Amino acid sequence: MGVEVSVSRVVRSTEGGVKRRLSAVAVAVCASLGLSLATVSPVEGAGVVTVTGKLGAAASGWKVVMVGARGQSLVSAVDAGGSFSLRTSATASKRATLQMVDSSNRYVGPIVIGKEKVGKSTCSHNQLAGKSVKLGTLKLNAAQGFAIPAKAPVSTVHTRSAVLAKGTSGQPLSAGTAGIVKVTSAQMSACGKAVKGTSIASSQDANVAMGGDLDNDGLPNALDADDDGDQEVDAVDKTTTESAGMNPWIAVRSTNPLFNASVSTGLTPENVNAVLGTSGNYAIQFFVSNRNLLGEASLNGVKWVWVDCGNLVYCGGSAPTATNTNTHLQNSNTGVAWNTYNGGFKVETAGAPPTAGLDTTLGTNPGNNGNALYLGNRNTGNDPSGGVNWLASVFPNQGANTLTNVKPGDVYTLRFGTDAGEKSVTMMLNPHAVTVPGLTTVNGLAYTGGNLTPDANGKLALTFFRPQRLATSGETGTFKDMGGLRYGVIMTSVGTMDTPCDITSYSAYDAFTAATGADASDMGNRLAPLTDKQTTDSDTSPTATKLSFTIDLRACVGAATYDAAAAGKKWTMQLNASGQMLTGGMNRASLELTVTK
Ligand SMILES: [Ca+2]
Ligand SMILES: [Ca+2]
Ligand SMILES: [Ca+2]
Ligand SMILES: [Ca+2]
Repeated sequence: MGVEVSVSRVVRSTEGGVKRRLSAVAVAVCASLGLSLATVSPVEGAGVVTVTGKLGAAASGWKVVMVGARGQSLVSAVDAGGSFSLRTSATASKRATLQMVDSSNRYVGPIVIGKEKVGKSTCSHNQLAGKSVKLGTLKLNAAQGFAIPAKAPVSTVHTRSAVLAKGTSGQPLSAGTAGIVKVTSAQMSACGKAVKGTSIASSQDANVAMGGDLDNDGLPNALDADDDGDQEVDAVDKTTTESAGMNPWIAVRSTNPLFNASVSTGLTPENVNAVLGTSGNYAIQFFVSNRNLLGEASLNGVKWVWVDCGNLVYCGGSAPTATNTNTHLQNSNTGVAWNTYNGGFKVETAGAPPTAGLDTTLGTNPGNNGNALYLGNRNTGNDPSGGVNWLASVFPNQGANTLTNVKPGDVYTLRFGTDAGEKSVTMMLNPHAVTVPGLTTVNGLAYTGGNLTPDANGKLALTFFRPQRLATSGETGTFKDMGGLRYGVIMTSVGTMDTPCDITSYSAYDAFTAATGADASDMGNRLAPLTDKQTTDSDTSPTATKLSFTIDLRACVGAATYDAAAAGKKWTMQLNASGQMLTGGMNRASLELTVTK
């Protein structure tokens, strides 16, 4: 099954540009999971399942999240004594896993239910079999990111499905990491012959659901930064846009070409905080469709949505700071305090009526919980499901504490109302760029800032370093250069829209693969048509390989317009690095530049 991509709903200006926003690239795409989220509401009587265990006092204040096969979640607080208890239905707990979240609301890792020797390998059973189980006292290894019962429960409480462990302790391959671990096909299939446990059939599509584990590394897709174990992170991996379709995506921008750790070898977290802690430069975009949440097209099936941040200091806890810069009432850098925002309804094109049949009274959170997403209607679209989305652009507003408090691994519980009551899914902040492309030469001359000048033919030869993400636990160094990003120049002062430069305006791009054929019409590829051939992330260094291409500014602007412009005419543009299309948009790191003829 593929990702359903439609560009029919892209909002175009009369110039053919794309409506511009910092945080919500106006690209209408619905990554269809095609899967349904079963309810996890506790039910009375037969079929009630309880799962209990004791992690110990070290886990006091943590949470244990049952992540269902389809991604639906159920949360138990871990009490002062370190115990947890989950109560749900047999159906909802079949093939569900147990995941630990610490007192800061960051992901720790899975609870292994049982283990088994298969040949020379130790295999971990992580999936519940839809039966009640008392796990008893668990051995918690927080550093290694997993826990396992001190005394193995009867094997019928877990499924026969198993994943390779690192060793006899039962630690899954990616436990204790963000999941960016190479998993070979031999490792993925090493535990295929496990025999312990209850056999439960799963569909072929189960692995790509948020609760699935595509690479068998022990981390469910929703909490794994590299779903398929090839060390291409979800943000840039073209093959996992379905399992990663609900990931929030992040926009970073700067006007400073030195805001890059390979250019500025002394770049410190304080320097990064100075940029990301300023409104307008950094946004976490929540963007999910009814199809994401319900697994099927639905106009009115979702009533309201809000994000439960738990103890994340920027959007949860007692004094959250986050602002929502894109609400149903406004779209601005300043925004509103997110914890006071309870949602609403907005059509994307004010001059067009809402999609026929859509209940426009929906969108407001009746519980006044704040942290709401609003119901956005892409009312120029044809697909009633793809045209109904839930959005928020969140600026963490943590100033000098941004990198300390806003980290990949932050867990969000997205709560939403349906005809069958409240449901929830687990989401995670993924590794993303925290710097922008570092421009080092323009037309062969060293560049450290200021306006760019095209050559006599209106061309700009640009050489630059890749933007960086923070290294995750299990990786070395502070920063990693991001591979696999798509690059392009976006004109931001031609009309009022983001205007892409056609692929024919680019030349000398040997380090990239150019989008061709059907790929070329994908809106992400129109904005950034050159994909870095280096797909994995690499060490940040002043001697790291740079990237380069030449852009024909005259072609971007239009030859006649360019030729008619007087010397000194200015245009603004972005050197843009972006990820693959997730629901509604993509990760984006942009260096904003001014060009003078
Ligand atoms: Ca992984
Ligand atoms: Ca995984
Ligand atoms: Ca993932
Ligand atoms: Ca990957």
